[in-house]
Parts: sequence; C-alpha cells; structure tokens
Amino acid sequence: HPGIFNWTDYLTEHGGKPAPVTCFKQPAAPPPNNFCIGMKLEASDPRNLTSTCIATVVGMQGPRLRLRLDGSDNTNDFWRLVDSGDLHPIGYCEKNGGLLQPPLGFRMNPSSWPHYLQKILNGALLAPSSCFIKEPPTPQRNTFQVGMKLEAVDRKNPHLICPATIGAVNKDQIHVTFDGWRGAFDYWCRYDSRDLFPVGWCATSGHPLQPPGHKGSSNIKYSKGEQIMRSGNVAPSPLPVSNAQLTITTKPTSTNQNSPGSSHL
Ligand code: MLY
Repeated sequence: HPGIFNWTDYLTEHGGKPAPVTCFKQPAAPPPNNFCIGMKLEASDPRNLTSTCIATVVGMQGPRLRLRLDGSDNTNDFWRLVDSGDLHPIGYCEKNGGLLQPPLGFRMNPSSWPHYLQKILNGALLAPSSCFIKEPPTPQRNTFQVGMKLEAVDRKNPHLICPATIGAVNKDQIHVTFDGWRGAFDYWCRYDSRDLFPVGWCATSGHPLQPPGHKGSSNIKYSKGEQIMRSGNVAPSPLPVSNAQLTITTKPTSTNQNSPGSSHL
C-alpha cells in the first residue's frame, strides 16, 4: 500500500537500525487484550501513585487500555498496557490490606466516598482476573544506543505511538526524539519504560502507528487516515509547529497542556 508508513522503506531511505528487542521491557509477543469497554478494575492514580483507585476501561487500542478513574472527570484519562504491573482485579487492594481511595480531584464531598464506592461497584462489570497479564521482566541494564530506532508513546498525546530515535543515553535514562518533529515532544525516561516498543510492535499488536513528521523530508506524503493528525491543521510553514508554541503566540489558556488527557492538536 504505497503512502502508508512502512519501516522497511523508511529505514532504507533514512538509515538507522532498530533497537534490538532485548533493550525493551516488553514481552516477546504483544499480549492479548481480553478486556471489554466498561469493565472496572483497580489502578494506581497516575497523579497520586500511592492511592489505588477504581478505573473503568473507556477505550482500547491493541493491547493498550484507555482508563478513567471513577469519580474523576474525563480530562484525566490515561493509557496502560494490559500487562501493566499497576492494574489489578477489583478486590486485590483489600485482599492485601489496603483501602480503595478516591481519585485526586474527586468530584464529590470526600465524606461521600464510601457510599459512592459501594454504589459504583454494585452490579458493575468487573474485569475477570484472566484479563490481567503478568508484567514482563525488566532488562538487567540499559542497552539502548544513540541513533537506535523504536516506537514510542507521544506523552503529550498519549493515545499516539510514533517512530522515534534514541537521541542520548545517560546511565539508566534515554532521550526519546520523535522522527520529523522538532524537540517539543521529546522526553527523557528510564530504559525500562513501558512507553517504548521495538520497531514493528504496532503492526503486530494491532495498534495504529503515526507516520513521522516532515522535518528534513518535505515531500514525503502519507495517505489520509484517522491516525494522521497533522494534515489540515498545520499552518503552511515548512516545519511542524507544536501546539505549545501556538498557544504562546495566540491565546493563553487555562488548560493544562501536559495533563495526560489533553490532546495536542
Ligand atoms: N496535532 C498535533 C499532533 C502532534 C503529534 C506529534 N507526535 C506525533 C510526535 C500537531 O500536528 O502538531
């Protein structure tokens, strides 16, 4: 299918070697996703990692789940792999002597939490333990090298996975840069982050892969598709302009540009 992003052609044209699969904290094959939309489970609150909360599956893409904490609003959705170590069936927290907590920013009076909890769990669709897949082992050390190619979550648009290159390595940290995008989306993370995948992971897991941006190769064209976010909303400048830059020059907003739920159009 000409026009659709293809790693083999891309690497032939631009050079670069895929990071070996042994670099990643990912299983040999992407895990099966047996969850259904609407199922409830326990997850740690991404904004308050010490609390375990109730979450509902509100979307999914391949082995990734879009989760919303019950009692929170829809602006703090987050994504987790089905083999993420911080997802558990309902009951796990209590079994281990813990108490389920309201999410940060609980919409109601804190005193109403016990009653709310009881109400949301009554008759709820609970994710069965068979959906939860054991977390893969952590590679012993950081074996990423500068220039290696990978697929990485765009943390400003966490529903997106994009072609990326290791820009720097420092002890257990790596610098992830997104191909064809200026620095606005880059980040440092640990080598064992679950947001990093080997080349080909999206194709085998059934997750969409974004095409690279256009930096340095202005005449690459990709066919229009729902996962292509750039067409039509980028000013006719020779290089992509990040939403963060646009916000500064247009209007200051009160929305948190870095909240996991906000989308950088
Ligand atoms: N709507 C945004 C999307 C940016 C996504 C960048 N990722 C893929 C690195 C834009 O066109 O700026």
